[in-house]
Amino acid sequence: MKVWELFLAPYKQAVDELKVKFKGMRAQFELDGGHSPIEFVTGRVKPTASIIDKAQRKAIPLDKLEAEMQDIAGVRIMCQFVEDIMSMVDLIRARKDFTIIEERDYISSKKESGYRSYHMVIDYPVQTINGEKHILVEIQIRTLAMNFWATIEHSLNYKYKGQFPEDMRKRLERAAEAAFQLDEEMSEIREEIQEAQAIFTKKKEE
Ligand code: 0O2
Repeated sequence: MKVWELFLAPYKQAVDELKVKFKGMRAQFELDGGHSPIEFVTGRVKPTASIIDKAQRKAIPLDKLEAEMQDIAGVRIMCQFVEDIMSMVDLIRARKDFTIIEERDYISSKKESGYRSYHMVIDYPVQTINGEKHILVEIQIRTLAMNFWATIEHSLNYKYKGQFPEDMRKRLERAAEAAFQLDEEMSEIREEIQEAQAIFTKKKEE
């Protein structure tokens, strides 16, 4: 539908621009020869059906979407180590090309589901043919292990519509704990992994 396409166009532009910017950051770290806190970046504009669904669930009138739905535009930054997440948060806080509106730390206090991630909602200015437009974008920062768990849980949630059978709920709880342990283990050997990665990168360049 043309109306939705028009409404979502600046959101798409914001996602595309931010992906380029964060990928650029990663490239800069690589050029510098240092460890990049960014492993990879993804982004999406929420599909129209999901926007309508969430608006109904949260009683957001459709003419208030711009101000009240914070994750129509979403960018996800995946990190190798938990420590990289706070480095990323600091890098984002230092930027001058957008304003931070809100931060939600689901790492210090995970969600009841077991979900862990750091969320930042930003006000991102997009230049359009009709002037500047301010778009809310939700940036989710998480480790590879957190992302693995969240992706699986999200798919299952879709299947069970949030009503997990007891055995599945327990499995997801155990899987969340395993993902947490994996992050802990990787943090313990972080320095050695980073040394090995630096040697490997140097060898590739020779
Ligand atoms: P999508 O686009 O399918 O990922 P709410 O949506 O009510 O949970 P709120 O206040 O809108 O929460 O914002 P919040 O807490 O920042 O969460 C929004 C997004 O975070 C979700 O988007 C998910 O991407 C992710 N998320 C939050 N909780 C969970 C969870 O328990 N499991 C998983 N897998 N992801 C979660 P949407 O709306 O689900 O849409």
